[in-house]
Amino acid sequence: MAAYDVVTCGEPMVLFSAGTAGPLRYVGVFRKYAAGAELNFSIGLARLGLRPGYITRVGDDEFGHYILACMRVENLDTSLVKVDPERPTGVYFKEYRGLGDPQVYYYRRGSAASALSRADIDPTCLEGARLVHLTGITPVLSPSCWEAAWYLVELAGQKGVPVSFDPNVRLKLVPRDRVRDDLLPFVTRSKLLLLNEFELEVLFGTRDLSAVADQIFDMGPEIVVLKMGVRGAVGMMVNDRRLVEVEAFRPARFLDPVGAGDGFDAGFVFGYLNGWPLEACLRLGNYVGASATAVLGDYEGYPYYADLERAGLINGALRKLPEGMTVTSRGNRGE
Ligand code: KDG
Repeated sequence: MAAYDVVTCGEPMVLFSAGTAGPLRYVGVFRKYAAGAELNFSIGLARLGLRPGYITRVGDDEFGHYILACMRVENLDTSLVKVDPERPTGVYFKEYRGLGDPQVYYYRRGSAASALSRADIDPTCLEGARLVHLTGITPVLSPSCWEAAWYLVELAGQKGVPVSFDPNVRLKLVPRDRVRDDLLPFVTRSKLLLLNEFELEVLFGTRDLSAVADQIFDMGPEIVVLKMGVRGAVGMMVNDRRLVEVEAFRPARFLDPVGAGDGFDAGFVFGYLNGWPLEACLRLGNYVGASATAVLGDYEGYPYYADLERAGLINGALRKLPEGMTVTSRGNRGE
């Protein structure tokens, strides 16, 4: 098996995005996409030229085959995907009510991916890998998913592969009072922790990264990044503990924020694996994340490597603003 740069594991779903605004009961037309946090992340990496290994399960149904087809179109390897003859592929719907972020409705209980278990993880897929990336969605899908995610971080530890972790807290999947118990163990095994302000608050009781950075570094991570959407991103490394702030990009047409966080992770990880300085990794994360917000699907807007070249983002330099984007603001400390 060829080596993967990054190995990840999670649930892909078919997304039906409402074609008109308003409560779903009145919506008659939907657009169909593939989605899922780790699938989005994998596509973000593949577009930038890395080779992700995506461990998952899909149903032997139309939607499962649609997801496999989307993976092939995006140049993702499908050899770590199991097709489950018994269980269906998960589905989710996006509703636009005009105010605030879109609402999501999941139909994924008992899905093929929720049956992921240790048995689905072939340890040889980590040979030669440079990173394992997990999000907090997978561990909360079912007890066997938690075991599978934990097995992956244990294998990574045994093989000396660093782990990046994005808690990606979804309160429709896990009650708030279970989040710490379910997800903090993954924080302790991570070298990179990538999270947003809400997740920082749920896990550590504050939206101020500076206030809890020492506590986080004591738990294990060596780099912590706070994603702040239109206010940019900040990050800190264990060795100098200096808060690095980077402004956000805003596309000319903002449509939908879902998928931006996974895109940020892909951009950040790409910079990290290329040895870029923290500031440049944050900038690329912001760029990939912002690109996702200009389209309705989760990942369709993510850039390709050639886009980075055109935007002058290679090697961490930003020579000019990417086409159609403006800088919204300086990042701040999240106070
Ligand atoms: O980050 C985007 C994801 O939330 C979306 O693709 C659906 O994976 C998904 C989930 O579990 O919410």
